[in-house]
Amino acid sequence: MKQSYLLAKEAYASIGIDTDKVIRELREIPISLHCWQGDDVTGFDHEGALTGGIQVTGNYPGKARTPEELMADLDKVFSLNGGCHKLNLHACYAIFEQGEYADRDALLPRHFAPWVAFAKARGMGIDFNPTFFSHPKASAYTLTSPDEEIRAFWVRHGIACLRIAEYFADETGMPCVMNIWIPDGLKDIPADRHGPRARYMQSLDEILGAGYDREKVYVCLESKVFGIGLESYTAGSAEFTLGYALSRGIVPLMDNGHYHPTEMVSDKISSMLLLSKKLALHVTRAVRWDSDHVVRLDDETREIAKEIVASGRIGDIALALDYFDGSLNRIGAWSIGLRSFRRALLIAMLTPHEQLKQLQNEGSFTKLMMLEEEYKALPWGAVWEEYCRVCGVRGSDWYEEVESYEAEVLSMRR
Ligand code: RNT
Ligand code: ZN
Repeated sequence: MKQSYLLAKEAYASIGIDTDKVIRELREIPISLHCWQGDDVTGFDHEGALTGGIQVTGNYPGKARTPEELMADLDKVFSLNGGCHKLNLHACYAIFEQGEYADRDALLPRHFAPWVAFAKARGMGIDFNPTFFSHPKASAYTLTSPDEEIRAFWVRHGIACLRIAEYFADETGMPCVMNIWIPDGLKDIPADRHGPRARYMQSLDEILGAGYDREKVYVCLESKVFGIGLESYTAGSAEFTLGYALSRGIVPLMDNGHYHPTEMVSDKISSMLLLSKKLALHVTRAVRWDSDHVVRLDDETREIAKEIVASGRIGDIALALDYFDGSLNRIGAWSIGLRSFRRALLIAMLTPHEQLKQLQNEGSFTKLMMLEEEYKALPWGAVWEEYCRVCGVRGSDWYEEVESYEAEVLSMRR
């Protein structure tokens, strides 16, 4: 234990915070790591381009090309970062045996058996996402399609994914968060806004109507404001998804890249928690648009963490990361985002929220502002270093390991 930690422990004790307890609790908070940062959202079931109005920019060398490479890269990330993790998979990451192929509507649990083995060996739960993009049948619409055959295909995909999510929960013994996001929308002013949303509602009802174990699978619905090439209309808007989720008792999911630039997810969390038993988040960083930049310890990330912690409802909130940057070393990108978000949670957990709430209630706004600014200067960095030490991972010198992994492993991938 470092001297700097002992000093920090004392400093926090003087404002009523037990840093050892915070470290213990922070380790237990599961953060779901999105597999798709490792290969630029490519997956293993198709050759074609990434579609659906999302985009990865950059071609930093060394991206994972096979399940083995992606698993090795994930292992590197897990070895660099302390605390509880879940693995977040997309349906397009199905692993087929030589010569085998199953279309999205015919995916089976066994196509994910190697992922289950991977997760179980690491004591991890698995979260899941149907993939309603990067597929020939997703060239225009999926669950909102006016073409009954296409719509039925994607409904079948949703149902297939429910079965796979149940399998993940059964195998790992941990609930599986299954998030539905579809890109469906229009580039230009719609002639019909109601029709696609009505079909989306019907499709979702058909998927949920197939039945699933609600104790094991938490179905989420993610909203969006617009996608690239889909600027004028998104069927799964904020109102649609929130209203649908609340009316059907599933979980609303907010991705903080999916709102207008001055709209803050940090301000929405408390409202959602009052109305929904559970909430799910995709923590990302939007730069000018839903750019999915790597999460950093910026003001909004800290504010989101503050709301999560101060609500006292962290157990009801499924936390996942969602970004994809192809211009950086992908192991580094994964780890920077993971560390930044966990650091934001740490800072929030080191804050005496009750004291600050009381000042707000009393109307002591100057004192409140003063203290919030003073607390920014408390030595949370020393607590973070201790957290890393307790978890048995590298502290501020972690990047050396990424550099050697790059030299020894990533640079061999050509
Ligand atoms: C897209 C959504 C969605 C995806 C992933 C790959 O705008 O954020 O969550 O990023 O499913
Ligand atoms: Zn998302």
